[in-house]
Amino acid sequence: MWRDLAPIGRHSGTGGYRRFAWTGADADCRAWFEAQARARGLAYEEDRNGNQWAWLGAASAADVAPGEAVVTGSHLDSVPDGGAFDGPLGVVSSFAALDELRRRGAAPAKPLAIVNFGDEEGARFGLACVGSRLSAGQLTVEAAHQLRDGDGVTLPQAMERAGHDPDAIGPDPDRLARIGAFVELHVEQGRALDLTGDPVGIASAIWPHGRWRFDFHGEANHAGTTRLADRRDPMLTYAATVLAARENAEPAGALATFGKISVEPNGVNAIPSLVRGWLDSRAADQETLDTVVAAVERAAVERGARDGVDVRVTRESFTPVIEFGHALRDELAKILTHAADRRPGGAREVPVLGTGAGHDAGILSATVPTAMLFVRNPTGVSHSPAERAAEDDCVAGVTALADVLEGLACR
Ligand code: HGY
Ligand code: MN
Ligand code: MN
Ligand code: MN
Repeated sequence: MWRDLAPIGRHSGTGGYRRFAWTGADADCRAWFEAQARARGLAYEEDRNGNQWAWLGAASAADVAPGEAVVTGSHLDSVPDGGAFDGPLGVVSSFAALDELRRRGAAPAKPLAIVNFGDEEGARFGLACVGSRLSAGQLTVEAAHQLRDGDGVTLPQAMERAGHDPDAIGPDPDRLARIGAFVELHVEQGRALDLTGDPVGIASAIWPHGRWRFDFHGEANHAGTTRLADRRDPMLTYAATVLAARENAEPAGALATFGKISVEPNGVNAIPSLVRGWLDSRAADQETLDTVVAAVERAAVERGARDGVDVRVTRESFTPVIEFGHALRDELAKILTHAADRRPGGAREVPVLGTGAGHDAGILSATVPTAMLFVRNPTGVSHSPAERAAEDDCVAGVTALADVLEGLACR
């Protein structure tokens, strides 16, 4: 599976992945998913929001009684120059875990599904977890229609060009109501498991996080003739705002990142007329996050007044804190400890860890019992071509996921 996926959307220069929603690379990933499903004799379907499903023990979601389905999966899209594991590890491990269940001769008493959620990273349209948000009713159809990529292509246009009916999109409560448990396996995006020395952990919570667009409006002018005192340079205000983000986040124990900017007119010898910067900020609790973002905004406006630059801030997305339910978490811990007990080396307590990264599991957790498994990342690097997971740890992840699916669906 890895070998087939490896070339899709890989940039020859950076070695990173560019698998953006509803592009050719995404279509290739989706074709891969469908082929994996069909090769295993699973029933394949796409839901109204373009999320892909592969069913064992049901012909489609419509076949499943409320609360019956045990579902696993993740996403196949990537950030710009992303790593190989963020997303795909969860999908590949889901198929491998199903193969493992069959090898064990485990007979699921409940319908099992593997899902590939569309547009998790939001790399193209700016909003993360679009597929799961639409299904969970956390993104309205009207708001989805407003999403545009950098070339001005709207989400419905992109969907239509990729062969998905954009008029179908919308909440899917009926489908979600059929899910009794959703478990997403994901590469860890930090080093907590490396520090505890465990290949696999269970997620406790996801930090509240959001994206804010800062528009700095100045005045374009000649770089060689405009006296410094006469300039209204939005790049200056932007630069001061980046420093303010760091200065406010650090003492609060929060995170603040400007990872994307656009500059107009983007000429070497012109003072910019507009700098647009996107702030990604996250913290352990919402009060801290609100305080940090408000302070950055204040700093930007104050600096803008000094520079003659008009500052406008728009919150583009926000995801509140997510605490995964204790019942399913505890059940996973019990299943994994019990399974380890029967293997050489004996039982060991499975570490429970929080994360600052968003996931479809976090979106679903509002309506569906949801849990996550993390697989050790030896360097903690993610959203980069340097992202890694050791093969042994990936196998441990598949084994853990198979144990969990067996425990949840096969009795
Ligand atoms: O956390 C994120 O940046 C995204 O949801 N994966
Ligand atoms: Mn990611
Ligand atoms: Mn991910
Ligand atoms: Mn000139």
